[in-house]
Order: sequence, then C-alpha cells, then structure tokens
Amino acid sequence: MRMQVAIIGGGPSGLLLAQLLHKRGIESIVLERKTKEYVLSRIRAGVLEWGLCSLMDEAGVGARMRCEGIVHDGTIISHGDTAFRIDFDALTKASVMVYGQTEVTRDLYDAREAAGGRIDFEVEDVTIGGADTDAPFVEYRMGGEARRIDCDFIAGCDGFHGVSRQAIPLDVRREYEKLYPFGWLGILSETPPVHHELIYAGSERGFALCSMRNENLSRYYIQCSMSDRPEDWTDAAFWQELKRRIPAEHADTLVTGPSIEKSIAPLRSFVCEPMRWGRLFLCGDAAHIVPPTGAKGLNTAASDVNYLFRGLLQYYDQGDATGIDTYSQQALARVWKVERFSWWFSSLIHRYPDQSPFDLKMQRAEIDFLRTNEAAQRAMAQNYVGLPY
Ligand code: FAS
Ligand code: PHB
Repeated sequence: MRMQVAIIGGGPSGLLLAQLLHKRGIESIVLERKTKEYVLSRIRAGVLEWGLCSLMDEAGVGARMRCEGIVHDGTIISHGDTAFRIDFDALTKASVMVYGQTEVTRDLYDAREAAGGRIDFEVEDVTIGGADTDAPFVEYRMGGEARRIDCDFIAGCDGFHGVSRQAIPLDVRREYEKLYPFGWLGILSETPPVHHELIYAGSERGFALCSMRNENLSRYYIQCSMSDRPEDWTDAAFWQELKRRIPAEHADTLVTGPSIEKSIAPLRSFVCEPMRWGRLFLCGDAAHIVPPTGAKGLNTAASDVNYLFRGLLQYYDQGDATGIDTYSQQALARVWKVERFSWWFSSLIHRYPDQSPFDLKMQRAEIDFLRTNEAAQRAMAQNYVGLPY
C-alpha cells in the first residue's frame, strides 16, 4: 500500500496529526498496537492549553470540548494552610480548558472514523525502513498477515515505549533524562470537585493535586513513594492522606467516595534530540516526557503536531521543505522551555526525600516569592496557559 504519511501510534499525537492532515487533503494511515477501547481506557491528562484547544477547532473536533469542557481562569497554589491564586486571565488574558485526554482522544477517533480515515488496530512487529532515504516504509503484522506501507513521511507518535525513537541510530540520537524520587498516586471518583479550580498543594507530608473532569467526576493525586503500588492504598487511606495535605478549609468540605480508577504514574523528565531523522519525525511522548505537575505532556505533544502539520502542509502545498527541515529545532526550542517549567514547578511543590533544612527554606522562600510577586506569577501563568507555538 502507498500512503503520503504513515503515523505510528493512535494516541492523541497520532490522531490529531492524522485529522489535521485529512482536513487539508493529505492522507495518512494510523497504526495502533492496542484496541481503541484500551487506548480510551487510559486515564491521563486533564488540562488543555489554549493552543491545543485551537488545534482541536482547526481539526474540526472542538465542538464537544467547547460544550462540555470547563474554562479555568486561574489555579490555587497552597503550602500547608497558606493558599493563593494565580489569576491566568488578569496576568495573561488567556485561560486553560479542563477536558480529559480520554475525551480528546474519543473526539479524534470519532472524527477519523466519520471521515473514513484508515486506522489499523492491534498491529504487531512494527518496523521502520528507509527513513534516511526518499523511499521510507513501515512494515508490520496484523491478524497474522504481513503488511507494508510505502510512504513519503513517517510520524513516530508511539509514545515513550514505542519503536520510532529507537529507529534513530544511537550515534545520531542524544537522550537527556531525570528521574524523580517519587510517583503520583491518582484516583478518579464520581464526586463533586472540592473546589471549582485546581489546587496544587505542597505540604510537609508531600504534594497533592485536586483536579476534575466535570462537576461530578473528580481527579485527585498524592505524591507517593516509588515503591508504592495502587493496591497498597485503600480508598480510606488515600482520602485521609489527601485531607492532610490540602488546606483545612478544603479538607473540611471534601466529598469522598469510592475510587473508580486508581493508578500510579512515575515522574520523569526526558528529551530525545533530534526529533527528526531523514523522513522520520518524532512527536509527543515518543520524543519527550515531563512530570505531570505542569500539565504539559499532552499539550507539548500538541505543539509538536502543530509544527509537523504546518511543515508537511508547506511541503505538499508549496513544495517547500523549510518547515520539515526546521521541525526538530523549532519543536525542541519549545520542548526545553516546557521541560524547564515542569521541572521548576515539580521542585517547587514536592517534598524531596533528600531535602536539607536549607533546601526546605529555599523551597518555602520560592513559594513565598511566587505568592507575593506579580512578575513571578505572570511568568508562572504564561507557562501554565501555554507558551506561544
Ligand atoms: P501516547 O503514549 O498517549 O500514545 C502512543 C500510542 O502509541 C499508544 O496508544 C500506544 O499504544 C501506541 N504504540 C506504542 N508503541 C506502538 C507500536 N510499536 N506500534 C503501534 N502503536 C504503538 N500528561 C498531562 O499533561 N497530565 C497528566 O496528568 C498526565 N498523566 C499521565 C499518566 C500516565 C500514566 C502517563 C503514561 C502519561 C501521563 N501524561 C499526562 C502524559 C500523557 O498525557 C502524554 O503526554 C500523552 O499521552 C502523549 O500523547 P502521545 O504522544 O500520543 O503518546
Ligand atoms: C489531571 O486532571 O489529570 C491533571 C491536571 C493537572 C496536572 C496534572 C494532571 O498538572
């Protein structure tokens, strides 16, 4: 089979790219190793930058998000019982949209299927060939049958554990990584959110986050040990610990209930350079990972997709390869700024096991500076709502 663009990975990166390309007459095929149901069962991001919301509109899949999503003009930062608000609207004239990654992915799948877009599920043994030639191809197995796609370009949208990044030779690839000495234990509960905005809570006992999906579906996280397993935490133990980490006024009004999902995510900062090798382009988690503190994983996947989409459009519409030739540098310039923000925010609000008394003083001084300084709050807000593409 021949296709203009072969996209490996049917998560938000791959689907958004496929849909944007389709809207401009560029056809692609998406290869996904899991089932659609499995992909949609993963509970991940919850906050969309304004840039991703605009891309969803451009892709023709923004209607439900605009209807069901919740616009947030600010967020609460707390440490112990000291709490303050970062006013995104006043500081940046921008906002964020609370709308789960699951729903973004569902909207994209619906649009691809409505358009007759080609998505092969449960593919196996995906391999990339000829990426450093003008005749790249992807081979894979599906239902026991060997298949091959000859294409103009390959988009590696297959996440951190995919095959695309590995296709870039080790002597070409440079990887940067930082592992954090804790994880996030997250639960989903069919309860009203404790507050109408997110609460990022630091405390002597560790970090907690109060988030949501809608007015009766809440998402909560607490920082946990790397050795913890979800089954080590009863719901009662989770709620008790969360209440000890968030401001008392919210602990007192928190509505608890049974968890309908419980999982632990490790925290990692990771970047692969370059994000392009020949006719292979990496997007999203295939190229970089951030700790979820700044809600940047999904959103940075979207900015990669934006750059690659515009570059491919320029190539096909004008025969101009400038956009694809500058893709890696352009995407990485924003990726590193996002990595910095996510690392900074994580260092601000988590309790690190090896923190000295001096380190704790520095952390508290940083929080106090953010609480009292408008320039610091504006910088935080600009990063949180999304740096420009
Ligand atoms: P994804 O990993 O979402 O999608 C890649 C797809 O490729 C998957 O469907 C996979 O099955 C498929 N694939 C892999 N290998 C393949 C192969 N060889 N062949 C074919 N298909 C293959 N971000 C936030 O902003 N906030 C959060 O709270 C948050 N929580 C997270 C929790 C967890 C446990 C994880 C893992 C990530 C979390 N993230 C969060 C980050 C997450 O949202 C990612 O940034 C986002 O899913 C990136 O999307 P993709 O790049 O499409 O990668
Ligand atoms: C979420 O709602 O899952 C969420 C929100 C903000 C974050 C991380 C996760 O920073």
